[in-house]
Amino acid sequence: MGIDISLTPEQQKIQQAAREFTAKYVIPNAGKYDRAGEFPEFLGPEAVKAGIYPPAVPKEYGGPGLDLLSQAIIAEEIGYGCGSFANILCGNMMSAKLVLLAGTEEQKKLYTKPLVEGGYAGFALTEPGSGSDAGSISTQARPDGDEYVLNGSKCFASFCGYATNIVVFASTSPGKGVKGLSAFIVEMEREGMTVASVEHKLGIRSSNSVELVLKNVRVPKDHLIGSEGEGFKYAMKALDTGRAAVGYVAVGVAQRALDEAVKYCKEYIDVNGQPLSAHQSIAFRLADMAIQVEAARQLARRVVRLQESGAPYTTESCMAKTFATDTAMRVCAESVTLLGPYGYSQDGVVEKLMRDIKIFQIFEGSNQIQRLVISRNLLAR
Ligand code: COS
Repeated sequence: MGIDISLTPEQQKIQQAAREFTAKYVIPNAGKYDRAGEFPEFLGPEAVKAGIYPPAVPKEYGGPGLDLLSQAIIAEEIGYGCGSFANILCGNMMSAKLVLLAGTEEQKKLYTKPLVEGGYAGFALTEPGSGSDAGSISTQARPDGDEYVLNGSKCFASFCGYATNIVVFASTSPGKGVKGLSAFIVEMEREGMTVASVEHKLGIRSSNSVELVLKNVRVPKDHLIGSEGEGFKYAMKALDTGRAAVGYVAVGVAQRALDEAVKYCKEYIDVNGQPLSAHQSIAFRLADMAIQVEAARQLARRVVRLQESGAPYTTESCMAKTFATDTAMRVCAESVTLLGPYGYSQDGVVEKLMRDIKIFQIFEGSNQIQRLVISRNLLAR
């Protein structure tokens, strides 16, 4: 991939910085951390030095103050190197965006401070008994004097083993479903916050996901984000941005799978002494992969344009997430097929791309949930 000349000079600089960061810190380390299932703690601090982290935090809070397209480009470039590392650096932004969107000035400062120092944050919505049906969560927050007391458990809570602060969703009005949900900033060091177990996963193995138990966790009332009962809407707004970001990362992963396939098909000499790519049947498969990757990129970038214009973008974010992740899954699987045993071997990179990308079809709302949202919005017109 060359530098995208349709970008402004500033955006081209960011693309270059993200690409250099990926070449220096992501590609050489991705396999090692994946095999060990270890969280790459060095990533945040190094990305701060490179000027690309925390991508969503404005300058007034000490962040790089990047525009939306630059944030998308960073996700794509790091995704090219490793879907798991990209998930860490960009997935981290979902809860930060929620706080920046709905929090008070004090909350914004509290939440972004560890991030601009290279730390991490978390988003704790999913529970053992509540995944797609986000309104049915059973974690509760009870007011008690100047505090709320939180009790419950969360699973697949991303980065929470390494986060300083997280956003926790809890019901303040049990029985009222989505209208009873509220969002809280909770410091991981608070008494009663326990990482009960670390999830062991097929892919994005270096990206920490944990089961979290909250037992009589007390937070001051000023840790409530916005108003009681508004938590579900904030979660959905944060997911609008998070789903688009998943799409940007997926485009990067898909581009890498395509590039690896092109390289292999040009280098591998068949029994007739010809490179695989000399066969039109193979070359056309590569062409189909390239068409799909570019279509996914353009659909994802359309979300950026809508966001910049202030137009609603929920439907388009769901479309970009679904199309980009389904495309990336197909392109990664095709790349494994084209590379044959080299694609399947853990000595290569392609099998990891395929393992990593699977979760992108599942998290931040499964692609079935995206279709539910898209179809509801379509039919409500
Ligand atoms: N932005 C702002 N508000 C939104 C919104 C959005 N994107 N989506 C929904 N809302 C609002 C609705 O307007 C509605 O408000 P009113 O009652 O005032 O009209 C309210 O939120 C409830 O919305 P809805 O009726 O659509 O909620 P449902 O319970 O039917 O469920 C789904 C919606 C299933 C789409 C939702 O629960 C969901 O996205 N689930 C997946 C959760 C998820 O992504 N989990 C992953 C966690 S991170 S790994």
